[in-house]
Parts: sequence; C-alpha cells; structure tokens
Amino acid sequence: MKNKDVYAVKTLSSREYFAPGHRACAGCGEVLALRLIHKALGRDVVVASATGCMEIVSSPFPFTSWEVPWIHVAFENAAAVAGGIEAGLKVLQRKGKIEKKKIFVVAMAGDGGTADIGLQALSGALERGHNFLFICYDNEAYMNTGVQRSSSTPFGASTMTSPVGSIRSGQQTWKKNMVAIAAAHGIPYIATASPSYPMDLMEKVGKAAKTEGPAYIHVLSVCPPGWGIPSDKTIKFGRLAVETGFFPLYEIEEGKYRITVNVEKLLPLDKYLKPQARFSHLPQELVEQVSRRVCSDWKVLKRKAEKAKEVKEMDSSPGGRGVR
Ligand SMILES: Cc1ncc(C[n+]2csc(CCOP(=O)(O)OP(=O)(O)O)c2C)c(N)n1
Repeated sequence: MKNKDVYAVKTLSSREYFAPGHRACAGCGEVLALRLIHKALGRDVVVASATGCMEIVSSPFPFTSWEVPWIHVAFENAAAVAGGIEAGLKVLQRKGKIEKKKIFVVAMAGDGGTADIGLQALSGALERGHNFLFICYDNEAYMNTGVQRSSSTPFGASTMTSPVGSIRSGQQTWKKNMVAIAAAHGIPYIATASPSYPMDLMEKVGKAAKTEGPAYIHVLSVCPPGWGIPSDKTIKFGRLAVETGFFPLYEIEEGKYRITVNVEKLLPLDKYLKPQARFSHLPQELVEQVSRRVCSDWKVLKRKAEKAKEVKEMDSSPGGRGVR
C-alpha cells in the first residue's frame, strides 16, 4: 500500500485550532480528524456546526474549544447557514467593510446531520454552488444521543434502534452512499478520508479549500464506545476499514475518480467486523454477504478510477483535448 504524503509532518503547523480540555471520549476518531482538518485549514475559517458529538464536546457553556469563529446551528440547516455566511462575507468584502482575503467557510455535521436530517439543506447549498466545504464526520450512528441507527449505519450493525433479536439481526439497510449523492450534484471536489491516514486527509482538505465552488469530504470517524472496540484501537480500525475495502479512500475531482490509498489485495472482512461488538453477532453467511458487496463496490470504484486515468492520458497525449 502506498500513500503519497504531500503534507510532510515537518511542514505541519504546531498551531492548534481546537483546544485541549474538550470532552470527547477517549480514543475519539472524530475529534482527531477535526484537529487535523483545522490544522490544514488554518486561521481564516468560519465554521457552522450542526448538533452532534463535536458540538456537545466542544462547547459546554461557558467554555469553548474553538479557536476560530464557530457557530452552532440546528441539525437541518448547517449547509444553509454556511451558504449565508459565504454570501455575507462576499458582500462585506465587496463593500470594503472587511479585508479582502480568502476566508474558508466550513459546514460540519455527523452522519445523522448529513445523510438524514441535514440532507435537504446540503443538497440546496451544493446545487446553488456556494464556495464552501461540507465535512461529514461519519461515526455511523447517532452517537451523542446513545447510539441510534442512521441511514449511514452499515448493514448488520447493532444499535439501540437496530437491535439484535430473534427476528432481526442489527441494521437491515445498506449504508447510504453520501459520496454518490454529493457527486450527483456535479460539484468540483469530493473525497472520502480518515484520520488513520492523516497526510491523505490533510491533503484532501487543502485541495477542497482551494476549490472554487462546493466541496464535500466524508470522514470515517471511528467511535470506540459506539462500535464496541477498545479506545486505543481507533487508528487500527480506521486502517482496517480501508485495507478490507469497507471504506475506500478516494477523491472525485471534476468528475474524475482517483483512489488515493491503493490496496493491492483486500484483507478478509472478518478482520474488521468480528472484533467490533456491534457486528460480533453476525453469522458467517452474513459476513460473507457483506463481503461480496464490499468486493463488488471496490471493483466498480477501481473501474471508475482506471477510466478516469485513461481519459487523462488520452487528453494529455498529442492530439488529445488537453493540448489543443
Ligand atoms: C431535529 C432534531 N432531531 C433530533 C434531535 C436530537 N439529537 C441531537 S444530537 C442527535 C444525534 C446526532 O447524530 P449525528 O448527526 O450522527 O452526530 P453524532 O452525535 O454521531 O456526532 C439527535 C438525534 C435534534 N437535536 N434535532
């Protein structure tokens, strides 16, 4: 496996924009991703944050962990508020009321706030073409209210509202493909990312920040209490998700797919599923069923990436579209 580290550790800012002392659980993958993302974005940022774990842990009145302008908004409207902030900043700059410089507008939400309750506002903001970045911190359930299923919860996972019983065995639906939904809006930059691959994550955030128009990043955020894993295994499970093909790391730039962390041969899915309490009830035949779907999705993704590579090569060849 090869990960092209464009961000080198030695070039990283030591400045933190998310202060310690917050109340995230031990081993929270989401808060790690958030720290890295804000290191990559720097100081000139305004964040609109939907209700969810990251809001709860960072802002118990009268304290805050945020060292950049941050506004807590409702579940439904994080993307709409970000769109309004972006439009407002543009006007203030045009009228000379604030300095003319790039200010990144970021909307963030958990998987519930993205794929379920905030989806309408997100779709609207992507379609209107606001210059902003939407980040989904996907811990695969409504975690801060006690692990209820969302439409991003994987098939078979046990949650409070998709329990394991004599009739049903965990979540009955397949994880909603938010990346495909974002891609259907034809926006210029989309990526999946994981804090287990910090340089890959930060490179994508850097690209998204430079994008003119909407960008969407879907971050797999390992949740030790919700997934039933030890809190010191967050990084390991984030890596296993990628190495088994369960959560591939890729980007879609101007409609072209690129796998950013390639996996030569996928690891068996049991290695990822079986040690997690939320999947431990799954009988072997269901693990195999999930595994078949994961392999088939991986093949489809690889084909899309190969096709994009071929088009790129054709465009840059003599007589190709790129040299006209
Ligand atoms: C409209 C609305 N419905 C329900 C709630 C209750 N609620 C608060 S946080 C939350 C779960 C959030 O899940 P997610 O967006 O995945 O974020 P996480 O807590 O996992 O970070 C729910 C259901 C609410 N605040 N507003």
